[in-house]
Parts: sequence; C-alpha cells; structure tokens
Amino acid sequence: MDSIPHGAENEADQPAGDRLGRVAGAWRALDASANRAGEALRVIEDTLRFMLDDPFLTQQAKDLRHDLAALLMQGGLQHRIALRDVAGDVGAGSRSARPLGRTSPGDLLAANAARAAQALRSLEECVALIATGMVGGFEQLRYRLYTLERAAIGAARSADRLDGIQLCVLVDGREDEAKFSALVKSLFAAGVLMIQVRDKTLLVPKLVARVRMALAIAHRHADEGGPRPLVIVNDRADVAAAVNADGVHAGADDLSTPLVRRVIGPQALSGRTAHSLAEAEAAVLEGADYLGVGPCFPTTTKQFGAFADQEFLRGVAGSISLPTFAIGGVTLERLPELTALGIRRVAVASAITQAPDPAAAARGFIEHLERLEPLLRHP
Ligand code: TZP
Ligand code: MG
Repeated sequence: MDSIPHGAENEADQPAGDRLGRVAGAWRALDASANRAGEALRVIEDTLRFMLDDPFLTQQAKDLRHDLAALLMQGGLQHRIALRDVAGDVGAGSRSARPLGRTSPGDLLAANAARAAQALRSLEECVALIATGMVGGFEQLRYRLYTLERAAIGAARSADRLDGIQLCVLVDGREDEAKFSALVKSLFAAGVLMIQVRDKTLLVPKLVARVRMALAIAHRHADEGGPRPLVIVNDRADVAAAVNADGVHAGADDLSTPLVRRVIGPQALSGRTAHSLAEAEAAVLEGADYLGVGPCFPTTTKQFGAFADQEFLRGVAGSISLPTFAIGGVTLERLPELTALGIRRVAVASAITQAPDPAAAARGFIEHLERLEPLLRHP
C-alpha cells in the first residue's frame, strides 16, 4: 500500500499531536474540495451536453473532470477517502437559506465554474501541505477551467444573442451613400437581422460613414417597432469599436481573437473565420462569439485556392454549438447541399446584393432557413 504523505518538511519541529491534527485537517479539506470540484465540473459538463448541445465543449469538460480524477489517484491522494470524517465536520449542518437564483444555462455555467475554480484553488493550498510536488498539476487544471469557463459562458451568450438569426448579408458600400442606405433599409424591411459591412475598396473615412449609416438605420428600425438588426464590420476592429458597431468579423489576416477582444471590449460580437475543425475549436476556446466557415463554393466576391470540404462543414455543424455561418458562393439553389451537412446559418453576399431584387432574394433565404428542423447534435 502507498504510504500516506504527512506534510511539509519544515513542520517537523512542531509538536506531533498538533502536526497530525492540522495535517488531518488538510486531508479533510482536500477531500471536500476534490468532491466540490468534481461536482461542479459535472454540472458544467451536463449543462454543455443537455442544454447547449455542444459536443466539443462537453468533451473539454469531461477531459477536465477525468484529469482531475486521475490526479486525485496519484501521490497517495486516494487516501483522502479513508481519512474522511463527515460526523466530525463542524460545517456540515450549516445550510444556505438563500435560493440558488439561477435563471439560465449561462447562470448555471458561471456559478459552477466559480465553484470549481474555488475548489481547485483550495486543492492547491491543501496539497501543498501534504504532497507539495502535486501543486502544479492542480494549478494547470484551474487554468484549463478558466479557458473552458469563458468558452462555455460565451457559447451560452451567443446562443441567446444570435437566436433566430440564420442569415447574415454581406453588404458592400455601393456606388454612394444613398444607394447603400436604400439597400440596407430594404434588407431590414425584408427581415434580415444581421448584416456585415464588407468593402475592401472603401477607405476608412467612407467605411466609417457607411457603418454609422447602417447603425442609424438599424436603430430606426427598432424605434419603429421592429427588431434591432445587428451591424458587423468586416476586418476592422478599430472601426467597429470607434462607431460602437455590434461586432467585427476577423480572419487570419486580421487581429487575433484575443486582440480583437481587447479592441472591441466584452460586449461586442467577435466573429472569426475558420478553415478547419482545429481552427474552429481554437476560436471557440479563444472566445469568439460566432464562426464563419468556408469558402463553400466558387464565387466572384473573393478568390480562393481551396474550398471547405464536406467533412469539415459536417464536423463543425455537428460538434460546435457556437453560431456558425457557412460562406462563399452560397445561393438558394445550393443551400440544400449545406443544410444536408447540418449547416443552419449562412453568410451571403452576391446572391442577395447582386440580385435584381435583393430584398426578395433575402426573403427567399430566410424562408428556406426558417423551415429547417433544428439540428440534433450527437456527443
Ligand atoms: N469569405 C469567404 S467567401 C466570401 C468571404 C468574404 C465571399 C462571400 O460572398 P459570396 O458572394 O456570397 O460568395
Ligand atoms: Mg478579413
């Protein structure tokens, strides 16, 4: 049988009874913290699995829970169970009279991530008295938890904020402000709830003016009793932040996801292009709010060397709950090829903005997308 670690060396000159009592206390605190951490991680995992339907983040939570369990079987720590003393626990009877006050999956994730972080920190402190060499292992788990916490709470927030938004229309600056304004108004009137202003030919002053105009139209749409459509800026986090746009969409040639967040702050949406499942998973863990995946089909709007394959699109749709928009050459005719892979959101430029009647084209997409059954993901 493994020998039970007794405690830090520098305590050797303490009276034996005190030392044993305090070290036994450290074992009991370690045991309680181990149970708390495991319970909280299980609630996080179940929330991701059953409420957010997110196989990728569920797996992250499960890996964390399993790695915690494995660590607790090392260095003699499994003896915590034998040293448990529930009857002698002076805190066992005290109950919080307050209700838990959770009203959403996001609340559940936040509360349990806080509980798991506290428990992991307590494990670090306790194990320092018992098996000093194991402190780093618990510390690493705590840092992984912080990353998971942000991604999980972000996924819950994005599910709410982009609920019912299945179409994002990429609008260029048009020939002049009047034509831009007319296009944006007609799209919002058609029920478009999200546009991305994307025009690589516009210099910053004109881009700023177009985004401001789109935001003013969006606000007016809401003031007149409609929903408040989202206005996202392509590439330029600085422009999005400066004019208080709803977010920015960035790719490999732009600021990284953490740097975008520094510029736009905690509230605005951070969209990220991903070209592989690994990039999509990295974007989720880095705190992106939604994904763009593609390019799906050839298009004149942008030139590419390679296209997104079906396995990637099916993989993202099936494993990631963060709202994901398929992009690149998407037309109403080709939409069924994407929806068959589990795609439920698309980002569209030319098939709408180059159509003879952009509003009618947008309505066609919205109606088609709204008729689809929700996707059932399998962990
Ligand atoms: N990124 C990948 S494809 C694309 C961008 C910006 C262009 C989308 O435009 P279209 O006209 O819908 O193909
Ligand atoms: Mg870009």
